[in-house]
Amino acid sequence: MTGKFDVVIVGAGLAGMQMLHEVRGAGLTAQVLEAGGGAGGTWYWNRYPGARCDVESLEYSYQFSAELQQDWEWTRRYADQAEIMRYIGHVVERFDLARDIRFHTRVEAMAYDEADATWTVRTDTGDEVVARFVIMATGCLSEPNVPDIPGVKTFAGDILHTGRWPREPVDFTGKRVGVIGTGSSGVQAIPIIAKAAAELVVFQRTPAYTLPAGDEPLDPELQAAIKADYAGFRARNNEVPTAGLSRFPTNPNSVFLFSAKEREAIFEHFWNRGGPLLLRAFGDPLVDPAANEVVAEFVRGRIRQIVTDPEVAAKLTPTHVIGCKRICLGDGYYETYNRPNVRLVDIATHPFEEITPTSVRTGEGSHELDVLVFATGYDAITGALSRIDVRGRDGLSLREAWLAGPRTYLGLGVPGFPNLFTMTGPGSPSVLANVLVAIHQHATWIGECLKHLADNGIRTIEATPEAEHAWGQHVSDVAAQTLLSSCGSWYLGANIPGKKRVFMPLVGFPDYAKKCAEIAATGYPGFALAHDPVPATQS
Ligand code: N01
Repeated sequence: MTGKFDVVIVGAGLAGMQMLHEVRGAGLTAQVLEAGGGAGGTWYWNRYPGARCDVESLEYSYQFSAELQQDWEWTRRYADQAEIMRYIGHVVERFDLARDIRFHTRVEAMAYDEADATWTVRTDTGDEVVARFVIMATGCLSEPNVPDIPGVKTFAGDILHTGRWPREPVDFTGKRVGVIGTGSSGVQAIPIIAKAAAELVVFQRTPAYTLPAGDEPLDPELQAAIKADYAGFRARNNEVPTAGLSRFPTNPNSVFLFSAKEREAIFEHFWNRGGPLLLRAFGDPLVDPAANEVVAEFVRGRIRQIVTDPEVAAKLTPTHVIGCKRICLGDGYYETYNRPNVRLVDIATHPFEEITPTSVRTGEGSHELDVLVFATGYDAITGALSRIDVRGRDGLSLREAWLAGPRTYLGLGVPGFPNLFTMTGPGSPSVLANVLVAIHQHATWIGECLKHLADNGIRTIEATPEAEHAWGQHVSDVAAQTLLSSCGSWYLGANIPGKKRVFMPLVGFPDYAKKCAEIAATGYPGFALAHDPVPATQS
């Protein structure tokens, strides 16, 4: 099948869905190409037991329609995957999105044609779609990381990945299950799998700081109060560096202005309240290693209190800077290691040696298993972009252009790739903000930009190399003012062997959003704009 549109949007996750709405609003035609069988992106694929958002529901929701945000009633403080999928289904129907989405269609390649100033997008179904603009809404956490452990292909039991969970429920009853990975996905799945399985072996490389999520039914009075001034609530959240939780402002004071007893009481309060608030208890834990250590030590103390076996508690105790890897939220995670059917294997000290048809062998011994769950995360931020063969001007490959680390201007445009936009791309706040707010900001900015180009007869927009270079420096400089790049996180690409280590997201949503608005208001400096050729006069 072929087709010609103003815009191709790659991906029908939360970003692609809003982008489609904005493109229609700009009066342009669009086709969304989506590999999955339905909308939802990450939420469509992440059906693992316990999958739940770690951003509060009233904030992890669209703000482009005042009516939608008034009408939709969230039921939990943090929505689970099923509730988010119901919301996604409602949005698809309410805004009649599906008619412009081709499901079961994975984009494999795209190439820019200089003469026509168009992109031709090719898919695994043999479709070829031509468009003036391409918007990559491919998601920051969508390309699974599947480590190549020797012998993994010989395993005779079921192999699952949390980020590609089957649609049919998986029954762990009576099974011997191995889970590899203890990031956010593992931390959520492990307590639930442990309850069903006969035995659970957790293979941990790096212990995570896990705080109680404090999930609970959503307080109807809170929901009503926020809905009474949703616009004000959104505006206040936009002024917070992470674009959220303005109800809990960061205490600007140093940890060291408080006595040990006062600190303990403050930490205790935030621990019991649930959520990632512990890092807001004081102003300096993400910039001062000594202050960070005080917060980290509080969490370590909690682990020692909860986990009854001191050896297991020691293995579960992280030593890295708290917050430099994304904090995990999970209810009952540490308690799970007190169960008699759960065993923790430290693969940092005893690495994997081999997977056989029936077992996983590490330096510490062999574990007979029926099911192996990879909770090993993603090739984050650039993975989904790099797996597509994107060819810009003169056949320039995006994958090759980014071998030394991703380069963008504002996380939105790349030199050599005219009329291509990357939503929540590297160099934008993306995963360091409430990603739905980051999506909203990008979708509205791109929508307005497309309208500006159409209204002014502008044929192409392309980031300049100078702007991209200066922006890359800015992203690194801002990260260097924090402790965020002090450990091997996926923010840096450190979880993927061979991936160039570059701190990819930009710290600080409010300044970024203001900068983007200023750029749009002043004629898009940093982008080269080329006008439509003037038609030759008839002689
Ligand atoms: O992935 P991760 P995730 N051998 O990369 C380990 C969002 N999210 O899917 O730390 C052995 O965090 C790896 O070890 P290490 C959220 O933003 C949100 O859990 O690299 N182990 C780590 O323990 C989150 O941060 C929600 O040493 C290997 C784990 O696997 C992001 O998605 C829920 C390994 C991977 O952890 C990713 O979370 C879920 C190897 N070769 C996800 N490779 C919520 O909203 C990796 N590991 C709550």
